[in-house]
Amino acid sequence: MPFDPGTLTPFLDPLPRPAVARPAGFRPAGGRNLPHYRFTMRAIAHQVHRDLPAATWWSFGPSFPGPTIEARRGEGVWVDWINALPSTHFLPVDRTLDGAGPGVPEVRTVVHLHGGRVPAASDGYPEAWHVPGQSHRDFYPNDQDAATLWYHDHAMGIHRLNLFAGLLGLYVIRDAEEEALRLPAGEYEWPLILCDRSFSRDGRLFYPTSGLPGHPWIPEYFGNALLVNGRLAPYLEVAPRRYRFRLLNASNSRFLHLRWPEGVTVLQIGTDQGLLPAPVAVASTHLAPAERADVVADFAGCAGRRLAMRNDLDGMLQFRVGGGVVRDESRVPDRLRDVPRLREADAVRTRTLTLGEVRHMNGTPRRMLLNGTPWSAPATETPALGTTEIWNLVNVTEDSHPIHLHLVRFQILDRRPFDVFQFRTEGTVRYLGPSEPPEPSEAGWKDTVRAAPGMVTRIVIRFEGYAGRYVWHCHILEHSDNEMMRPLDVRPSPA
Ligand SMILES: [Cu+2]
Repeated sequence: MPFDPGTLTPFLDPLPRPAVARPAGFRPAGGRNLPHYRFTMRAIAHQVHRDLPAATWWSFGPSFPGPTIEARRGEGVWVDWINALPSTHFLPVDRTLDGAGPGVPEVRTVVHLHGGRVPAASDGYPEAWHVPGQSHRDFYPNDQDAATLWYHDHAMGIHRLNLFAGLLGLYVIRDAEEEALRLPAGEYEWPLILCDRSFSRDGRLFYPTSGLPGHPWIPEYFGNALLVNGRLAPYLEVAPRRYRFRLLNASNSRFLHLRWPEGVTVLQIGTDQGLLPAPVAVASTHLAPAERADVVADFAGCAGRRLAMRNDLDGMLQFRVGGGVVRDESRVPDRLRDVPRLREADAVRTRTLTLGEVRHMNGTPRRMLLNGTPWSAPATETPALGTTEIWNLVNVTEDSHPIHLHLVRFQILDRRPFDVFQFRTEGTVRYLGPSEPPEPSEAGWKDTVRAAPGMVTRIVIRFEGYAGRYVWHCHILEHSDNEMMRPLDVRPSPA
């Protein structure tokens, strides 16, 4: 049984700021010398609360989360990902899952840059893993708009365990266009990396098992403690002025419903793939696993107060607002940037893709499927480079699934309720109501979309960047480890 974190006193520890990675050197690419990072994955002792003992995590640095990579648009970086982990896992590997079977090494890693437009060889294909003692060198061109990305493990059949263990960190791309807006920056900009975990009383990470012999996989993981930058219920001292927060939901399965404290004015300015066209006033922020939100919170009217930010009912972060009047030269312009709408008429193809699941006799989920097709079947999503497609994500399950495509960015067209029973029996879509436009906070470029149950979620995608073998998958990590992942084969454009 996991330990109840409600017995710990909240807001004792200051919010940590993840370290910024420093290049180990420089390496040439395209006639330039570019930063070359070396990240070593190893077991660390990490403490989430001062009254809970430190325990084993896996990380890319001396703490959790791993160091943040700060990149500039148009300036590529090299990264060596070095696997120096132990050869046995400390979490329950399920040998019946595809890619994790008997004979396959228990500890394997391959790093994916989530939201990065990178060549296929550096994308972190799930089967291109390496074992302790090996390393892999990737090149990230950063030839894309400023945005909040993140890096994390993607190893076939075990990435839910590797991320849970701590193998993730932030990757920020900046550019001059965004800097010219004079948004809050420097010490007034904070990443908020959010993830749920459970612990034993001695501080060890607790990941439950199904109870089925030989098949420990569970369909979703929900922890009872929400960590912010690796700390349980920390506090942050702020001045009565504007701050920029880059939020990432790095949870395995949990959808976050964050409530901003009353009295704080919050504008969402960006989403997965950078700035929105215009700021959107929000009282709460909803994030599916892997989604990001970029917000500016103004504490000017809250001098001297202590305010709690909550997820559903639990306080997860306390703001301690200083007193007095401060000079705040940051601003949030009414127009942030142009986000040209992709036109449906430009799509050369519409794909209808189901999100489904297979159940055991007793009704519990056995595995999840995209379009009824296992990972091992030949690629069926084979768009041509340079073309635009519409994907209709038909969700016949009872859960929302955050669907992520590697390589590309896309826009949400709409969501529309349909008759699930008719679809299951006859395979035809009958709509039950009008289509709903995306929320204003989803109106920018996305790389992960919430596909709601009983809805057809339509996205429009332009396949840009590189041809090659990528993947698309559900970002509930327990789902993608159990078949809710498919190859995405971007074919060279016809000459
Ligand atoms: Cu899913």
